[in-house]
Amino acid sequence: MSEAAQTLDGWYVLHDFRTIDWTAWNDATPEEREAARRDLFALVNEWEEVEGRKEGSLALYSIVGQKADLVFMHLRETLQELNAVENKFNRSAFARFAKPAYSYVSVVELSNYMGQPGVDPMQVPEIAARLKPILPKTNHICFYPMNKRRLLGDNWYMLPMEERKAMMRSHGMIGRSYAGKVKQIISGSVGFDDWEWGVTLFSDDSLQFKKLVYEMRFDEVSARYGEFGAFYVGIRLTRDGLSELLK
Ligand code: 76R
Repeated sequence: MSEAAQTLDGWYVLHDFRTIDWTAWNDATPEEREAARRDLFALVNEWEEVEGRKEGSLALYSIVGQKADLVFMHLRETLQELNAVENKFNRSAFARFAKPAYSYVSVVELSNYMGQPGVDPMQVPEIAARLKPILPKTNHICFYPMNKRRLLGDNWYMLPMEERKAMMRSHGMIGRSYAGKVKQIISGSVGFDDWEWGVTLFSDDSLQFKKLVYEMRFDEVSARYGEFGAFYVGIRLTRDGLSELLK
């Protein structure tokens, strides 16, 4: 058996994609719409307070295209807290207008492919901080789930550790050339959801997502072993943006 990569696991992640039921919204009374707006803003306030206490984080984006209208990306210490966030949202007056579109459950993950021998990664403050990240407030988000291939000829999980390390080094070098332009959060979802990882990218320039993902397609680890799910791209929703949307 090949040696399994060791993972460091941080906060749990829920990507909660919603579609706004505009017909229901337009048919609702002004009082019902106001109650929905009030509940939503109260929840956003609460989530931002959690972030302020560094007990979790929130990213709220408007999704472009028909797959969804909104994504709430929540980070919490435990799966229980994440579930409580979801349930509270579902009980709110806004949820009646926000139909589930897609969701993804995972945990922030760093693997030891790039680790230094003899160094306890948890003693490196930058690494510990990356496991419990306060999500960037960039203009854009990109999310997609992915797997590493397990075919007879091309099976990532049967490669020796050294080969995987070499490929991940090449992957990491491409990633690093986007430093300052794209921030990535890799979250592991084996045992939690339908794919093996969730990839969440943040950037102020949406075109950098295309450039990064495209460049990686030519790198062996993506070219030979990457399998991808649906892609979601979004625009940051500030409080003003949210008010404008729900006018
Ligand atoms: O954690 C680190 O920064 C160390 C290097 C590194 C690892 C171990 C790294 C760097 N990644 C790692 C692991 Mn990555 N990453 C992706 C995608 O679209 C595609 O083709 C792939 C989707 C992107 C865009 C991306 C970006 N990475 C992983 C893993 C887990 C692999 C495993 O355990 O088998 C996956 C699935 C994955 C996928 N990666 C980087 C980036 C970027 C931008 C970096 C550089 C980060 C930096 O140094 O600042």
